Formats: sequence, C-alpha cells, structure tokens
Amino acid sequence: MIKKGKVKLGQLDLEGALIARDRVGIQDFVLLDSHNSETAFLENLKKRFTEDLIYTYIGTLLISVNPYKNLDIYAKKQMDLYMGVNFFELPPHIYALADNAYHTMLSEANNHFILISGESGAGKTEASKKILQYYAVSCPSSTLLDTVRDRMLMSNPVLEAFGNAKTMKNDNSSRFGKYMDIQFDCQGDAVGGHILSYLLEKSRVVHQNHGERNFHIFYQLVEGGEEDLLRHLGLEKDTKHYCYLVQGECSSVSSINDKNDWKTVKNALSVIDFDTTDTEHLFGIIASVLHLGNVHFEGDSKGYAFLNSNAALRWVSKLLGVHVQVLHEALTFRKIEAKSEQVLSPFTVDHAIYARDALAKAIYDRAFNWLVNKINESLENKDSNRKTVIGLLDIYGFEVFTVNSFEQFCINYCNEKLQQLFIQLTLKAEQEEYESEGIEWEPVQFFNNKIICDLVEEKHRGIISVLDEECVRPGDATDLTFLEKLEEKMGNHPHFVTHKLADKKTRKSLERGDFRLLHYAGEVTYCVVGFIDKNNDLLYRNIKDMMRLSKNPIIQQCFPNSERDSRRRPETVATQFKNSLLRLTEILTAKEPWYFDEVLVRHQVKYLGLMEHLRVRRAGFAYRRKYEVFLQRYKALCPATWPHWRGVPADGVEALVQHLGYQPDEYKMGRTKIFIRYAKTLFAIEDAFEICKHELATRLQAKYKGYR
Ligand code: AD9
Ligand code: MG
Repeated sequence: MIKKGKVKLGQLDLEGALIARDRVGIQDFVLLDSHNSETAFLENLKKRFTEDLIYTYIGTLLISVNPYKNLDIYAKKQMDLYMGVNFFELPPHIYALADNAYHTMLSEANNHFILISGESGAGKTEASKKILQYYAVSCPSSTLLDTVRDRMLMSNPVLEAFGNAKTMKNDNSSRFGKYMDIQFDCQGDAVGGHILSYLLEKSRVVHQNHGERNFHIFYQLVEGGEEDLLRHLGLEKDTKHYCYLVQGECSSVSSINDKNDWKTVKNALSVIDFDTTDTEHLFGIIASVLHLGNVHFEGDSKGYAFLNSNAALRWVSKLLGVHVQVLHEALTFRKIEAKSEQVLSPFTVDHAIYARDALAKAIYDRAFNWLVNKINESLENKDSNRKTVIGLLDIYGFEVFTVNSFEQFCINYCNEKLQQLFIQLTLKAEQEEYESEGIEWEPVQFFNNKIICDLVEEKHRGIISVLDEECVRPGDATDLTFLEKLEEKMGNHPHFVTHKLADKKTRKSLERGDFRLLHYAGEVTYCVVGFIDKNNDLLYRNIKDMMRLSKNPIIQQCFPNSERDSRRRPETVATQFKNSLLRLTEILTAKEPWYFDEVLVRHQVKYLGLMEHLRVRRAGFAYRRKYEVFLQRYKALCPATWPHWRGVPADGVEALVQHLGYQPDEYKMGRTKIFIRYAKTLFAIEDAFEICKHELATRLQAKYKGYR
C-alpha cells in the first residue's frame, strides 16, 4: 500500500511531469535547470503566474506573486490535502508552509515564526490571514477551543478596520505592524494567541494625502452605523461632513464596501467578547475624533485663537466625558507652571490647531492600543499546560511615495530591520554553519544591509540619535537644523545623500529640505518637514490632565494616573520604535524561521536577495540535523542502530545512511550534523519513518526498497 502523498512524489519525477514543467514552470527554483540567471528566474515566475500558479519555492522559502483575483485554492478541501503531507510532495502552497511549520513545531517541541516580507500591496496581510485560517480550521478541534479560534479569526477584521487604510499603493494598507503568537498545546490544539502591535501611523487621523483615506473604521461608522447610534453620537450620515475624512478627496472606494464591513466588524467585536458598554464607549471615542476635527478656531485682533461655534466642542465634551469649559480652555490656552503659580498662555490659531490635532491623534492611538490589549485578553489562554507557539509577522511593507515623511522613514527602517534578520538567519547563518561544520563550500557574495540599519539606529551616531538630540536641544532646533546636523555627521556615508552631494552619489538632484537614503529596496527621498514635531509627539500637560479626568472608562485606561506621576521625559517616537523593533528581533531570533516572500517585479527579486538565496540553497543542503536528533528519529530504519546505538552518534548516522543506500553526493557529514542535499532524499526517509511507525518491520523493508 502506498501513501497518498507518496504517489504524488513519484509523479514528480515521471516523464509526464517533465512535460508539464515546460508549461507551468518549475515549482522549486532549486531545481531550475538553467543558470542562476535573473531572467530565467523571472521567466519561471511568469510562466507559473500565467497558469495561476502563484506560489513557488526556493527550498523551504515560499515566494508568492499577488494574483489580484480570487483563486479557488483556499477551500477546506485544499487545507485537508496539505495537512500532514511532506513539504515538497504537493505543489507549493502557503498551506504547505503553514503545515510544515506546525508539524515541525510539534515533533521538535520548539517555537517557530513565519516571516512575511514584500513591498506595500504585495499580499502580506492576505497571506497572514490564510495562515491563521489554516491553523484555526485544520488543527484538531474541541468545542471548548472553538471559541478561541473564532476569536483569533475575528481579531483580523477588527484590527484591519482600526489599523488599515487606503493608500496610493493599497486600498487596504496596514498602517501598523503586527506580530501574532498562535499558541498550541502538546496535542497540537490551537489554544490561544497574543498580538503585539507596532507604531500605528497616527498622523493619518488628522491628515491624508490626496487619493488616500483615514482609517477604515471612520467611514464604516458613518456609512454603516444604525440611525439610533449615529444620533446618540451626534454624527451626520455623510462622510463629507467631517474635515478629518475629506482631505484625500476619495471617501468612497470601489473595492471597499464600508456598510458591509461595518456589519462584519460589529459581529467580530461581539465574538471577541466586547459587550455593549465597551462598544458604546469605543464608538463614542471614534465619533469624538470626528467632532474634534470639526472644531474650528478663529483669530482675535492679536491673532489668539477663540471658538465661535461650540456645537462640535460640546459633542467632544459629551463623548469623552470631560467638562466643556475645561476642554475649551485646554484647546485655546497652555498652562505654564512658573515657580508656585500657574499661568495661562493663549494659543495662536496655528498653535490651537496643533493642540487639537495632537489630542485627536493621541486619543486614536491610545484607543487602538487599548483595543489590542482587549483582544489579547480575549485570546489569552490561562491554562498552564505547556505551550509552543508559531509567530506570524505581518508588517507594513516598504513604501515610496512622491513625498515621504517621518512615517515612511519609520516604515522603511522597519523593513530594513527585517531584511537584516532575514539575511542573518539565512544567507549569513547558512554559510557560517557550513564553515563551522567543516563542509566544503564556495562562499556566495551578498549585499548585507547592516550598514543601512546602523546608519539609522546606531547609538550616538545614527539618524535617530541625531533627531533625538535636536528634539531635546533647547532654543532654535528646527527640521532644517536637524538636516544640517545630518549633513555634518553623515554626509560621507555611502547610503546617505544630501542636496550638496546628490548629483555625485545618485546623479539625481535633491531639494534643500530633503535627504535621501539608499535603502536595500531602493532610493527614498525624505522631506524633513515635521520630523521634529512627529518625533517629539508633544501633548500638552493640561490636555493630558483633562483626559485623566474623563468619564469614558476606555479613555481613563488610556490616560492612566501613573503617567502624571512619572517625572521622566517620555521617549521619542523613533526611539520607542527602535526599541520595540529590537525586542521583536530578539523574540524572532529565539524561534525557528519560515519564510514567505511576496514578489511583484524584477527589482523585488533583486532587493530581497532571492538570487543570492537561490545560489546558497542550490549549492547547499536542503536539510540538516544534529547527529543525535537524526539518529533518535530514524534509528528504527536500520538493524544496526535499532533499538540503541552504543557508539558515537556520527558513526550511528553513517551506519544508518549506508544501510539506506545513500550515494556520496546526497549527504555530507559535518562536525555535529548530517547535511542532506536533496529534499527527495529526505522524503524517502521520512516516508519510510511514517510507514515504520504503522507497519511491521518486514513490510517496511520491502516497501522501502521498492520505493527507493
Ligand atoms: V501593505 O504593506 O499592508 O500596504 P500587503 O499587506 O502586502 O500591503 P495585502 O495583503 O493587503 O498587501 O494585499 C493587497 C491586495 O492584493 C488585497 O487587498 C487583495 O485584493 C490582493 N491580494 C493579495 N493577496 C491575494 C491572494 N492570495 N489572492 C487574491 C490577493 N488577492
Ligand atoms: Mg498589509
């Protein structure tokens, strides 16, 4: 009897499959016959894409090309097909990657993570949803755990509503980074989850570029909200009425149905344990932001701000549960503490607008973090049962707009860090391992982007340090003095370009207020306007004090008393982000990686280092394991090693593979590990192992011979 998966494996090497290859391309680039050329690589991708085959492997790395249409490849029957089947036995699929990570996690009892990278719009968020669905639907089930799974799945529409928005690159662009741990118990049941979110792009709350929108939830509430609710929140059923929603001049988008999405989000909120009071307060906060945007200031004869109409202000006061007079004062005056007395200093109109926008951003950002915490509470598994996790990382992709600001700087820095991690864990680590194991190896050159990460984050010397120094410098620090400091300190850096050296370094001139970074993924020109403000992220003391007295329970949690008591200057935005990325890198390096890359165009193949990856993979080995682990797993396949091998583990492994008839080119013996070159060699032994677990030893031997 032959296992279902094995038939597929056999077919891979049959003549028919070879003919089909011509039409549909090669499903693993490692097997591509022609040279390691980029053209052949792209041709193969294209061939497959034309046949709606969007997935291709480079060894265990999965590449995906965004189809921009719904393919019939994600149904339950496909999930069942991939469950428990060896990685290379079926055509490449995101389910194969998910399944393999899952089974390796179970058999080795260690933690794993799936890193999804690619530029904005490439399909990272869709991929992460598919993976989560796979785990939620395919893993063993019990009624008790169904609730946890539903909650995990439902956390997605909620977080997307509050954290995604239409940009020029993607109608559903993630504006925050998300790392989700999916926790499994020792039976392999998905029993809980935990989400970490990274730097929400809160400036979008008060400003959107042309062709872009605010966060989806605002439009969903206004378009889809029930009449009673809207009346209760004082909202008009017209997005055009709200200054914070109209700047991009594209409130409605053909690919988005805000009304339907509203229903989905409301339903999802109820699944993840939000009661009516929670949702009422949450939507009160969302509505308060919209009203805040409609608070307009006028200038008196001295240019100081005052408020003419108080309608919007009254709604903000009602929804946030703060006194209207206190709110009025906080938006038009600043309280300065001088010696023992407090002095009120009036705002100019610009200053008042600044304070208003800062408040709107702070409210939204903190409510978003509250939401993530609340979701985490509902996903939490309090059972102390030993848990292993699969982490899923879905961040905002690399982006380049016509004008790039502080937000793009942070997003692209985050991508730079992930690329660095990818390089360290694959290209670098792989080659270093061959060296330390004494395996003969011709090194493959690759571009290491550490130099760019250092340029951004190095202590005392990097761009973030220079920015922080300007942010705390008393006196006349401005965005332009920040730029001057950058020019002074890093003018000679090969990846940093200022207008003075632009022509020499990139042959493209640069405006005076811009600097350019030569990222791993391409050049990006950043306009420094707003860098100091956004990094400082100042919220005046009296505004914070006012929010602490709010009657809205969510706001109370968002502005805790502990913040008032802290005398320390809060960390700047860029430094907080840098530190959270550092922690993320630590979390990820403690886990076994699985990669999923999104490819759209030729330059992505280049910048993601896929060709280098292919070279390393092709010249290298598909699989490696410590001698002890390998022997422990497969010892039953050889009479000499079963049930115990008394000698040195390496000798036991040698005896084992000799018995299995391995050819010299199929494997190499390192100092501590065996390296197996071809995936098919591994399948053979894995299949034999599977059979061995279920059948008698005599039947196993006969089958195994026939199979090889
Ligand atoms: V960003 O960095 O968050 O701006 P992502 O996350 O990489 O970006 P996303 O997953 O949102 O991109 O995909 C963009 C759009 O491509 C989706 O809204 C879908 O319309 C489309 N897409 C992506 N992947 C698939 C897929 N596997 N099948 C069908 C897809 N459509
Ligand atoms: Mg996304």
